[in-house]
Amino acid sequence: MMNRRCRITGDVVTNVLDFGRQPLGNGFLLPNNYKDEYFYQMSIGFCEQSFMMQLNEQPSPEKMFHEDYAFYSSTSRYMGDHFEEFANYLLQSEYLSNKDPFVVELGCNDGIFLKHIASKNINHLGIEPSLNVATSANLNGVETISEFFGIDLARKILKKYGQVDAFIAANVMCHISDINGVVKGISELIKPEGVIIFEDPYLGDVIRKTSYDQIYDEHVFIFSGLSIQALFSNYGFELIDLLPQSTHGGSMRYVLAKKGVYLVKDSVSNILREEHNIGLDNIDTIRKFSEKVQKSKKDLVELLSFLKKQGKRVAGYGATSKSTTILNYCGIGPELIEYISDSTPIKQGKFSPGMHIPIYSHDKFVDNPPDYAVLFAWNHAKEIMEKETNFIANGGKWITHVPEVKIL
Ligand code: DWN
Repeated sequence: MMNRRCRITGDVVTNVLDFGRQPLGNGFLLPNNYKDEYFYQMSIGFCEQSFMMQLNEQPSPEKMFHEDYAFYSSTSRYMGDHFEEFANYLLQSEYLSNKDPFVVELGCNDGIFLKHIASKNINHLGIEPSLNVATSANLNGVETISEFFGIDLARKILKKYGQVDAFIAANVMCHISDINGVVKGISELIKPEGVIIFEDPYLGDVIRKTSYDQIYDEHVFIFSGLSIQALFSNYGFELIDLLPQSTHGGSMRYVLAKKGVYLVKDSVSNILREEHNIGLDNIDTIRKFSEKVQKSKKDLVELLSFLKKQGKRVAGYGATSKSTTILNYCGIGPELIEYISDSTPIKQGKFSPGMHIPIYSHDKFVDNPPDYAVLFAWNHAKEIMEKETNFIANGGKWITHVPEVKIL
């Protein structure tokens, strides 16, 4: 494993776990593209100065985010509800008290959040490098530009639209290797009393649930309050609120502003204290996590091999980016998982990255149900269980790997 330098402090990070050769998390493909399929060595390290868990190597942004990006946020009804709540939280907050605010969202995907801001006739701008989803956002009435964000784009936006009151991102900041360029850009773009509010999968939940599948090419960082404080304090920002979220298997909403502008909510000291208590500042915690990941791999392969020997049919539910890590790390292919059901049209008829399991529409799951379904979209379990009562009624069983491998 190579030793790389922390993207925040420049110190050498301590390597903790190697996931082997991995393809792009969302690199769903057809057989005629197998020969050109891209792979890289995926491993994670932890910096004991910035408390940042990070990928050692990340594929280039252009390889991951482009005009055929496979993930559309609006595939989940619950996520739709979540982003409506997020928009209402912002609209009702003290941060938008200015009469004519300007809200910018980085990585607005198909406009799932900003459409609630646009519908109130509030000045807004979506930034979305993946052209296909950016087009959907524009069709949803959200003014969106399709570019990568950094200092240059920040200056262009400033010139054309002016300073920003609220800079929002959801499941985006943790994707960006050049995070310093992004924070510098935001720093130039927002008003002195402007706020940065973003959500991402939370390290505390990843550790607690052994949800190692949150680690894939797009997620170059898994954040905690401590690591976000370390990153943003380099640019004169401080955390003013921390709000845990249930989305994506456990996320955190981070609220930041320039130091001293707003009162810091108690949530900040409470959650940072808890992070010290559970060891999110400590490499030993990450090493223990690594041991649990290796056990999870062994248990899943054993369970699927056992079911295969019993003549049971197993399918996957949700061709998630997360499942790319599981399948490739565990070496699970079509011999153990017959197909994966997914509701996203752009994924259907293709094959999973690296292990090449066929992806079918939900109709196949209904018409030809397996005996067992591995819940790759476990973060949407509530929504899926509500829909799939027939699967259970007809004797089907779910398999999960969080917090440990088991049949539900
Ligand atoms: O950060 C990211 C998150 C927000 O979304 C991105 N890097 C990429 C993506 O990650 P993911 O693919 O792991 O996200 P999801 O939301 O867990 O993906 C769910 C998948 O399952 C989608 O392909 C849609 C599918 N699905 C389904 O087939 N039936 C989802 C639901 C709720 C369903 O009922």
